[in-house]
Amino acid sequence: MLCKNTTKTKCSAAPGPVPEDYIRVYSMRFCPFAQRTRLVLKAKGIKYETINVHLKEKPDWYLKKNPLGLVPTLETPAGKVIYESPITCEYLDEVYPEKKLLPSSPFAKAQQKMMLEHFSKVIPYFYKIPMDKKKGEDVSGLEAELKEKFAKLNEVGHTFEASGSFIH
Ligand SMILES: N[C@@H](CCC(=O)N[C@@H](CS)C(=O)NCC(=O)O)C(=O)O
Repeated sequence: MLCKNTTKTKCSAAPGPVPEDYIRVYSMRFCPFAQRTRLVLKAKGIKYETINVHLKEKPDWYLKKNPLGLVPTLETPAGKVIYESPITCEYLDEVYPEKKLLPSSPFAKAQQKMMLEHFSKVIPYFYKIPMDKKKGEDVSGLEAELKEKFAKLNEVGHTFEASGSFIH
């Protein structure tokens, strides 16, 4: 982590440039959005380094790189900065084309992005259910909602699959 202190003055200094032939991902270990980017990096065998950012006390230099203050963010040796998980994944897929993950057909690509939007509706429950459970609250309503969202995701997946273009 780059900043563990309550006063930003004691935060770690900004990291130096990204080594040649590497790409850097600013991440947080348990972030499901950053996990998307890390999965793409791994799946494509890209050489990368990870810097975990303390999200409760973000260093000022990080906010300069990504004014939204969120992870993941990518940085290249040339100092190019890319953020928002779907954008980072698409960027990686285009810049490292050896093992393509996204389909080439515009319609199939659009369908994958639509699926991602559906999946994004599920993610908040991954936090909310365990946190409410920890507080001793009744989470049966949330669990039912989550089940409904998964069912919808499944249904959409089947519809897309039936259209015949989803995985091409
Ligand atoms: N839309 C963003 C969401 C990323 C996101 O919410 N990341 C969380 C960690 S899982 C974050 O950086 N939170 C810090 C904050 O909200 O200040 C993406 O897809 O990259």
